[in-house]
Amino acid sequence: MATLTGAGISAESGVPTFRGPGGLWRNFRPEDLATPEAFARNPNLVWEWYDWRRSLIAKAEPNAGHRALAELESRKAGKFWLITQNVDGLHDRAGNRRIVKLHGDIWTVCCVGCGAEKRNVQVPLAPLPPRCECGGMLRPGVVWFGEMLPAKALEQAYAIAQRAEVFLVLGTSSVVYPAAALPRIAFDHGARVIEINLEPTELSSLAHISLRGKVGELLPQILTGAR
Ligand code: BV8
Ligand code: ZN
Repeated sequence: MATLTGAGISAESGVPTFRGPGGLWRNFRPEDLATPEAFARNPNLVWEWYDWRRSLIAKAEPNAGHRALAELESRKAGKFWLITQNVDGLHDRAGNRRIVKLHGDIWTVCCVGCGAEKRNVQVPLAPLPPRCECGGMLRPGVVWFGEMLPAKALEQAYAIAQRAEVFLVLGTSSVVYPAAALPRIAFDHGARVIEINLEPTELSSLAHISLRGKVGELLPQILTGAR
């Protein structure tokens, strides 16, 4: 069994989604800020956005949807994988360990000078942009639009999708590739694809079951019923 999660699973923890209400920041769209070009043009602006998100995430707690996935991993003992597009780290804090992070981690920073990568949980970050010991500028350790996903994580995600018998798609608009290709890969390899989303998505017509509602409410009910 495997799952692909998106920003919707963290919405009930108070973390804004990308394309829903509240996803904008100072009227910027994520696609305007989450790019190497935006960072090159105005690193301070991009860092202000990430610093704002980090401050929200630092105050957020995993919700019932995150906890249900941690429960699923402990029940499935070694037969469950969680693939996430999210960078907030809430799945780790909920207790999942078998996690494939497709788009990186907002609590990791990388030096554009020497390439050093380290964990940084300072909130707020000051001064912006943060600097490496080598004097180089640090960037958020996430995958931006137009950047390749980490090859190992993507390969692992493809292999998981090909093997899954049940593939849960939770709280994602299924518009960002190549992550959005995973449910179709699972489907083409015979998996039962089950979606939970507040609204119909690009995936809904393909999914065997597409449930309308909050992940934090429906997933725990499914787990209770599945005992
Ligand atoms: C790449 C990290 C190779 C940073 C993000 C085809 C193949 C390959 C690439 C492309 C392609 N077509 C287009 C592309 C380019 C692009 C892309 O997909 N663009 C889209 C916009 C069309 N892809 C890329 O650039 C990727 N790179 O493929 O490299 C390459 C290189 C050069 C040229 C070509 C190819 C890199 C993509 C990664 C970008 N980084 N984030 C950060 O976080 O700051 S993407 C960003 O979107 C987040 O990671 C987010 O997770 C992701 C997807 O969004 P969702 O998670 O789905 O969130 P969203 O707000 O959209 O939806 C939330 C959903 O939840 C909604 O449906 C809502 O109804 C629902 N919901 C809300 N609350 C709840 C709920 N559901 C249930 N319960 C609730 N309570
Ligand atoms: Zn450095």
